[in-house]
Amino acid sequence: MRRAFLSLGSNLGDRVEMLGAARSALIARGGIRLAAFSPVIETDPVDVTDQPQFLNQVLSVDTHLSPHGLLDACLGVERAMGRDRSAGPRRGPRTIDVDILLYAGLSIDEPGLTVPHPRLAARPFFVELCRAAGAPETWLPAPVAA
Ligand code: PH2
Ligand code: MG
Ligand code: MG
Repeated sequence: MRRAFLSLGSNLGDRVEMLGAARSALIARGGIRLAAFSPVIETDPVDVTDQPQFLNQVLSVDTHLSPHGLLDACLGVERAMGRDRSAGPRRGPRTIDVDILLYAGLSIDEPGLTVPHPRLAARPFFVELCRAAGAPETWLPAPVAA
């Protein structure tokens, strides 16, 4: 079993419902056990700032899945919930976003998968949510200037 930290984000539709449905769908996939979770917080949009406020949460999961297997599970949950990745601008509004932030303290740089999440260090609220979900301090990226 490996410990990983996943982010959930939603800024379209019933955001509370979206986060709850994503949590349930992840656990229902098998090979993923929920170990802990952060509070759900409302955050100002970053990168593309002209979009609605997000609800964000971080889940701590224990998994038998490889990093790419876990990524497939995250993308599968997004698809099952009806997210159309071809619709709308990059980093724009979305019903549900499920990202791998941290995986077993590893650094991974492969096509389609970078861990720790490449924008984690620039999003202090996600670092705080990782801490709230019990992420080891040594797994967290050093903060960057905004
Ligand atoms: N996700 C983005 C772009 N901007 N801003 C906030 N506050 N929270 C997010 O999850 C988020 C974002 C693209 O993944
Ligand atoms: Mg994202
Ligand atoms: Mg994503």
